[in-house]
Amino acid sequence: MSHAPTSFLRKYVFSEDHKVIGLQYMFTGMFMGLFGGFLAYIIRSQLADPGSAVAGFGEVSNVDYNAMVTMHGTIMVFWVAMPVLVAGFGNYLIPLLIGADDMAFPKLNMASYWVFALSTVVIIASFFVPGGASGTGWTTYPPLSANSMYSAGVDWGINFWILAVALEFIAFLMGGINFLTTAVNLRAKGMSLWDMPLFVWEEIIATIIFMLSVGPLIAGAVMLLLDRTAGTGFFDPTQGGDPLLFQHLFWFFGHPEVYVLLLPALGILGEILTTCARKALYGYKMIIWATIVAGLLSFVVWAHHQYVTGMDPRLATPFSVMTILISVPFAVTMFAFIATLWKGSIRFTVGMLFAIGMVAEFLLGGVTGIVNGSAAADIYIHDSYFVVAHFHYTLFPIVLLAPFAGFYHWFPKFFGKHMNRPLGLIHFAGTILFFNMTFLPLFNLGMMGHQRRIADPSLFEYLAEGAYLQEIATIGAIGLLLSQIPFLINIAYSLLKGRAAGPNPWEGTTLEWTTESPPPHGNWSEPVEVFRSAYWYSPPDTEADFIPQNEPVQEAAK
Ligand SMILES: [Cu+2]
Repeated sequence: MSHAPTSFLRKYVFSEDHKVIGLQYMFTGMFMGLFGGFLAYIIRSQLADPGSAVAGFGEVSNVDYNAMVTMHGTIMVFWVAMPVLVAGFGNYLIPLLIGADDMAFPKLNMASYWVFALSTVVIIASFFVPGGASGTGWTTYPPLSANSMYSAGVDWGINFWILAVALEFIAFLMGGINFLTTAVNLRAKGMSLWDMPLFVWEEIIATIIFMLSVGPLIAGAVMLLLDRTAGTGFFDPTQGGDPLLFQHLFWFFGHPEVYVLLLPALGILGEILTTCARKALYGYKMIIWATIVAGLLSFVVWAHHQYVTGMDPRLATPFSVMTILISVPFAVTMFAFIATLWKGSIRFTVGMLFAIGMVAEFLLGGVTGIVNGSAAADIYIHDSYFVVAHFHYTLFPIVLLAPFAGFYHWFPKFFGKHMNRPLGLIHFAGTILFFNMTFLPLFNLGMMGHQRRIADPSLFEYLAEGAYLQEIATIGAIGLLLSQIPFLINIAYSLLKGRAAGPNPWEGTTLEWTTESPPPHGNWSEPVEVFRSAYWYSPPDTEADFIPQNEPVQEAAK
């Protein structure tokens, strides 16, 4: 075991401890989440009352609006979901769940966070460069993004966008190497791959998907940068290029990316549902195989984002079929989660409520995805608010509900203190209520023919009909933001005055609960050994799956 660092700088800033790095990622993501949420407030206020000043911001020009939409999407995916779900929880939990004292490469881990921190500075700086933040949409499609002739040359924001995303990818590739090596090499004595808790499996499958899909997007980004700065014409038809090429490169990454975010979220759910239902995880191996199948399928569905680009309709059919097929493994996972709850003696902690809420809301997102995935339906609803509603019903549960669940669940482990329950319940109720109030009306708007990315719907007579729905959605969004205040108060209050939690407040059976809260540097004073061969949630020969396991069934060597 390495010696614990003593200076403040080595302990909390340039730390090599996976737990500190995990929390750094988590809190950076949380800060960016507030930032991205504020952008959503500007967008929604403008849509409800076009043309008038937005309180706290001023009037929103069309250029501003495009930048807000672009940066909201960009920040929520790359600077909230990725750092919180993949890096934050991944860093904190992987070593603890497999009985390791730290990540395989602690220095690389520290470098990963600081490259990410730099990317955060760059993306924030992009608001202040000539031309302001990128307004090309989070997908940065050319020709809009490629050629200065569309933007009179003052669009440094796009270069900053590309640089920031590139830096973030470097950070996550470094993190990914660490996750894989740690899971393969540093498991506790006695723990096979098939004994690893679900969260670890989900994280490493997500990491592999990320590593395999990110290459084409990096190539696309380099070509885009060359088109913008060196006069090449990869995406410029007048020079023999093709803007559609970028869409293929982007979505070859972009669709798998959804699973890079989804899988850690499912992993968090798996841990919380089993712990708080006090039951074995139903179908542990089945879930993992389903996840691997979904991971493979995720590489052959990307063109479902491009049905209306003029691609060959014969090609649309296989992409539709694959897209609808990919819902099967996730349906398997969801049913396994529900079966895990079945006849459990459920402890409704705030974390558990968020976990159950996540399953319920995400189902709505998944089911509406089947509608979008079919080319015949998508050609009608493409680029409408139906799509906006659909992906917020998938991404909000993934990016916010699952991390909230995880944060409440492991907060006692992170800091050795309980969070305040009444404040947590207010946070939960407000979040779920206002989330639905914000996004349910958007399905209707989409069906009514409202197109997204129109800064001022009042300019179009046919859009007037949906104005009241835009207003409801905006009230919902403001309520949703305000509902986060009790959460922030709760963190501060619980850190200062929270009840002491002890090592295992939820009677969990995974290894992180066998050490102190917060775990010391090195996690355990002695190397951990696991005596039970089978995965403890899911003993072989099934029926046992249904027996509540209240007592910890594996022991760590002392
Ligand atoms: Cu997709």
